[in-house]
Formats: sequence, C-alpha cells, structure tokens
Amino acid sequence: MLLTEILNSKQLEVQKLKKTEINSERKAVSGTFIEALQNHRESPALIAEVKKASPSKGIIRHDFQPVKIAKEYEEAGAACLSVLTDGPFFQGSLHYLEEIRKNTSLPLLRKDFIIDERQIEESVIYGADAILLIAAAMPAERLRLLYEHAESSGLDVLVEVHSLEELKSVTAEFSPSLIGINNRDLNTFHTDLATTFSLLPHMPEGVLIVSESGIVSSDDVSRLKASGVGAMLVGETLMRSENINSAVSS
Ligand code: IGP
Repeated sequence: MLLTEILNSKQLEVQKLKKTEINSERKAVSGTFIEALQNHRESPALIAEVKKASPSKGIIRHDFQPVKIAKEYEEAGAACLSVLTDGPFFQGSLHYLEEIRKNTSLPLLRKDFIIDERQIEESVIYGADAILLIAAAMPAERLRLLYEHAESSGLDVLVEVHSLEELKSVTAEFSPSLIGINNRDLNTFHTDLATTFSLLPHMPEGVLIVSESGIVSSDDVSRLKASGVGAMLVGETLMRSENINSAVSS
C-alpha cells in the first residue's frame, strides 16, 4: 500500500532531523488558518494547493514556479494556500513553503505526512499556519498527541479522514475544529465526491469541514456548495489550468 510506503520513508527522514534548536523568531498564531476560512466571502472557501507532482499522476505542472503560482492564487481570491512539502513522493519542499511565506500574506497549510513532533517545530519555522494530520497514518491516540502539540505551538490542524471508521475513532479520542474529508482513496487513487456527501451527516456539530481532492468541475463546486461544506481543497485542477485566475472564479 502506498501510504505504508510513504510512512516508512517518512520515518527514516524524521530520524535524521535533529532536535530543533529553535533558531527562529517566528511564532504561529492559533486560529489564523481557520478564521480565514470562516470569514471568507465565499462558501465553500477555497484552499488552493501548490503541487508539482503526485505519486498517481507524476508531474502535474512542468513550468512549476511555486511563488508565482501562490501569488496568482492570492490575486484570484483564494482564502488559504496548501503547500506540498514532501520531497520523495510529491516533489515538494519546505523551501517552497518558506518562499511562499515571504511573498504572500495568505494563511498556509503545510501539506506533508506529519508523524513526529520535530516536524511540527519545523512547520512553524518555515512559515506554516496549519498542518495536516492524516487519520489513516496512525492510531487516534497518537494523532491526539500530535494535535495537542501542534495546537500548543500555535498551529491549526486539518485532521484528514476518508472513512466513517476513521472519523469515529478520531472523534472518540478528541474534538478537532477542522476536519478534512479526503475524496481520494489512498490505495486505489480513485476519487469520488460521494465520500464527502456520505460522511457529512456523521460530522459533529460546529466543525468546519473541508472537502479534499478530485474537485474538477463547476458542477462539483455547486454540489459542494449545496452540501454545506465550509471549504474545499483543490490542487491538480488549478495546477493544470493555463489561467489560474479564471479557473478560480469559474
Ligand atoms: C488536492 P487534488 O485532487 O485537487 O490534486 O487534491 C489534495 O486534496 C491532495 O493533494 C491531498 C494530499 C493529501 C496530498 C489530500 N490529502 C495527503 C498528500 C497527502
């Protein structure tokens, strides 16, 4: 299974991280990411993803200039940005996050496979306002510990689920404020918006829901809007478009 392969590789990567001496003045401020989604003039609010490649599609965008793309997303009216920082599988980098932080003012989600506290410190240093934690990647108890660590570092957390089982085990353990429903099955890569519609009725009250992956058409967006999700996370469709501005507004 791909996720297992990614997590094994991430484990080795994390072992090489030193215990971070906090050599950065930067502090993350809780609520920055979530509030930008809540206060956005449009619902669902757009989280636009800076993504060069993926394990299922290979290179998505050949002319990949992360800062330029991030600025285009900002000008087009995205509420927040998501930046892939995983190197081996998504050709991302923490340096993209760092550069985008310097050149845009939107709240940033670090999109990676976070399994260790040191990656949380690193996320703050490189400019993240939020991180992703994937329910399928670890037991709910471990997820809760990382969640609490991130929150106490001032980061918002997007907790990603793909099934009712994952949702139940997470919510039995703690109460996240922001839950992402990943429409992509990480085993088959198949995406289906029905994942969002089937999990929505089971979501706890008051949680901001993000529908993630496989959002392609304006019809998809209309269906998400009608369903009442608070935000949507779009990568590939925007990265493949020639004109980001018109893609965001359509
Ligand atoms: C974006 P898409 O289909 O619009 O490019 O999907 C985003 O949801 C996807 O990149 C993603 C992801 C992840 C990537 C969702 N969860 C976890 C890496 C790790």
